[in-house]
Amino acid sequence: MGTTDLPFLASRGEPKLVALVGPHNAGKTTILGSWYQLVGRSGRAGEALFAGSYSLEGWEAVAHALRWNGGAPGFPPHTSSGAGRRPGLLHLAFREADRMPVDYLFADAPGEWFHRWAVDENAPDAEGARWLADRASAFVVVADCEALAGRSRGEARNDLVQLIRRLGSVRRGRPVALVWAKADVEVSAGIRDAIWGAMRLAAPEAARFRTSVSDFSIGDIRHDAAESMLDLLGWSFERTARGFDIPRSGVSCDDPFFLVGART
Ligand SMILES: Nc1nc2c(ncn2[C@@H]2O[C@H](COP(=O)(O)OP(=O)(O)OP(=O)(O)O)[C@@H](O)[C@H]2O)c(=O)[nH]1
Ligand SMILES: [Mg+2]
Repeated sequence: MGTTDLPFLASRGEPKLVALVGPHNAGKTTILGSWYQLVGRSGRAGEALFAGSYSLEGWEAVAHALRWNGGAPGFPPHTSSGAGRRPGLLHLAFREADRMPVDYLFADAPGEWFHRWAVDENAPDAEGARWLADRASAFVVVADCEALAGRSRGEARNDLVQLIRRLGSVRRGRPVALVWAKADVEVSAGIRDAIWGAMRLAAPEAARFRTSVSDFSIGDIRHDAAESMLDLLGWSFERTARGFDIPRSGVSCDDPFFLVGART
């Protein structure tokens, strides 16, 4: 689904755009693919029931590699920055009880965009990141535990802190979550504190999550991979929920014109 399809979707309501923001290889597309698989399996995410998608092909493309096909499960291909200047958008509609469905768009953008944008907000090749930063309803900052524990961890930490500061300067009060992706890899307390400290300055109310494609342990506590992914998805629904309720019926006179459609 591309941005040219947006007017169609916007015509039936107010779609919520959730931006996954993070460096190259951080695990952004993998999180999206896992969400699709988990929702596909149960038909729901928490209380919300799956109510359709206009981008099933796109979802299949990101989730395909994660499926177990007899060997070890793979990972989605690197999201290409190519010549694109707008992110790929993946659509899901959810409905709670008897309410109208709410449309969500998840942006799958290549990490390169954010790297350029963190260094220079006005970089010509960061147009896609600016597009997202202007329009997102909520941001999920994806921290790559593997990179933050690896040989270039100092560089990975500095890059992420720079990205978080950039986001802080443009977010205009919109909700932000920090997710420690690939949480099966342990990151030192010093690096975690530096990143969380930057996040608290950029977004004092930021939420924190851990996700992984495999079950993982933090200390003595065992975490379930699927639950870790669904917790984060639940946050993106909650934090981008419609800010108002459509009144069901407010008719208090007996003029037949106003009574059409009113409940008796
Ligand atoms: N150990 C571990 N590795 C993971 C996990 N999720 C993803 N990876 C690894 O990280 C790589 C990159 O994941 P992607 O989801 O493609 O990362 P991305 O952020 O979309 O990257 P770009 O599209 O290049 O910006 C994968 O190919 C896997 O090798 C995880 O939960 N645990
Ligand atoms: Mg990707």
